[in-house]
Amino acid sequence: MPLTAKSVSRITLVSALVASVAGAAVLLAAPASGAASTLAAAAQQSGRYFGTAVAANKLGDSTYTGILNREFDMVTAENEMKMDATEPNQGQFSFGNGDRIVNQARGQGKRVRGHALAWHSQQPGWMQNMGGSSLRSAMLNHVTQVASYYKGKIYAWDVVNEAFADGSSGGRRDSNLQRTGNDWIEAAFRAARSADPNAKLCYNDYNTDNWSHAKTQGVYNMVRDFKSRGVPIDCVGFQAHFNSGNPVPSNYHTTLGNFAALGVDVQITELDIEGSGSSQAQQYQGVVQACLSVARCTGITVWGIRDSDSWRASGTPLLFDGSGNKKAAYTSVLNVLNSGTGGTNPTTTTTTTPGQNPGNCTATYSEGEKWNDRFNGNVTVSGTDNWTVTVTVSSPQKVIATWNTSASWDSSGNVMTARPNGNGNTFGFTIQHNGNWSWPTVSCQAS
Ligand code: 9MR
Repeated sequence: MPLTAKSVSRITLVSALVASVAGAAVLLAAPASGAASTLAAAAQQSGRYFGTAVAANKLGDSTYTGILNREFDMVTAENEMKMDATEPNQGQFSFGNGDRIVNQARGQGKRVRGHALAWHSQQPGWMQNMGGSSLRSAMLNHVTQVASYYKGKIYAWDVVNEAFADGSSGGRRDSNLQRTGNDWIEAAFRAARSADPNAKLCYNDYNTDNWSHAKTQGVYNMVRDFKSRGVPIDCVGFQAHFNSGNPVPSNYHTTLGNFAALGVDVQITELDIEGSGSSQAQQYQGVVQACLSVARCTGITVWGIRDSDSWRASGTPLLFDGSGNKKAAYTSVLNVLNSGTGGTNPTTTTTTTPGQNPGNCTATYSEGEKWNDRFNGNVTVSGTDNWTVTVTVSSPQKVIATWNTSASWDSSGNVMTARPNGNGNTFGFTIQHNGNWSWPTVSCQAS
C-alpha cells in the first residue's frame, strides 16, 4: 500500500493509543476511517482508479460533465473507439469522436482505457463480410493503426473483447475472426504491443465473474497459456453487467484473485447492477469489496454516469439517478472505498511494555474472504502461547462463526474474548457485516 496521508494518520493514531496504554501490550488493527468525498479520491487512497464510460455526444451536458469531472479519474469511450467508429471504410480512419473523449479526459487529468481493438461485434460493414487471411490482415492492420494513433495516451487497451462463448462449452465464440484461426487473439495482442509498448493490454469479457462458470474457466486457461508462452497480456477486464438473472457471484473475489495469481492485473471494466435502493447498494458494495480484496485489482469502471445514460436505462443500474443525484449505491461504493485497505493485508503496530511479566503479545489482523453479506478475519498471535485476544466489532456487525479458538462474548455481543483451544496461535472468525465493512479492533494480552 502506498504511504498516503491516510496511512500516516493511521500510524499516528495507533502510536498515540499504544503510548497511552500502560501495562499491557496492545495492538490495534488500522481502523476503517478516511473521508474522501469523491469516488476517484476514495479509490486513489488504495492506489486504484474509479472510472466511467463516456459518450462523446453528452460532453455538452453540463450536469453530465460536472459529475464526470468531479467523480472519476478514468474514462472509457462507450462506443467511439470501436472498430465501426474508427475505421468506417477500410483503410480510412476516423478518430474525431474518440479524440473528443480522450482530449476531454486528459485535459482534466484523467486516464483513458481504450475500448476495443478487436471484437466480433460492432464491426464496420466492410469487415463483417470478410473472412480468412484478408480479414486477419485487416484486423491486424486495424489494431496497429488505432493503437499507433493513440500511442502514449492509453493506460490500458481492451485488445480483444468477448471472444468466448456463453454456456457450458468454455470454448471460443464462433465469429468471422475466430474462423481466421484460433491464434487470432494472440496475434492481436502482439500487434498491439508493437504499436504501443507502454499500454497495458487486456482481454475483456462478460459472464466471467463466477469462478465456477465454464466461460470463466475458458478465459482463465487462455490467460494461463498466454502467460506461459510469453504472449503479451497484462490484464483481464471483467465487464460485470449484473441483474437478478445474473447476480454478483459470492465467489467474485476468488475469480479476481485466481486471475491475478496468473500474473496479470484485473479490472472491473463495465460495472452496472440493475435494481434500486439498499439491495442495489449492497451488491455494488460486494463488487467493490471483492476488488479491494485483490491487490492486483487496479480499478473499477462503471458503464455510464446517470441511470438515464445507461445502455439499459430502464434497469436503473448506475450510481446517479437521471437528475444526477447520488443514489444509495453511490454512498455504499464511496464508503467501501473509504474503508478499503489497498488490497494488501493490513499491517499492525505493536508495542512491548518494558519489564512486563509474563511477556509480550502481538496480534496481527488480516483480511480473509469476503461475500456480499459477510467477511472473514484472521488473527495471528506471536510472543506467547498463552494469550487472550479481544476482538471488538461495530454494530450492526455480528460474529457468526469462529475457528481455532475458544470464544466468549460480552452482553452486547460486540466484544469477543478469544483464547487458545489447542489449535495454535492463528484463529479466525466470520463477521456478518449488515452493511458495515469496517475492520474489528483487536487487542491482545499475555497471561
Ligand atoms: O453501451 C454500449 C451501447 O451504447 C452500444 O449500443 C452497444 C453496442 O454493442 O455496446 C454497449 O457497450 C457494450 C460494450 O462495448 C461491450 N460490453 C457490453 C456493453 C453493453 O452492451
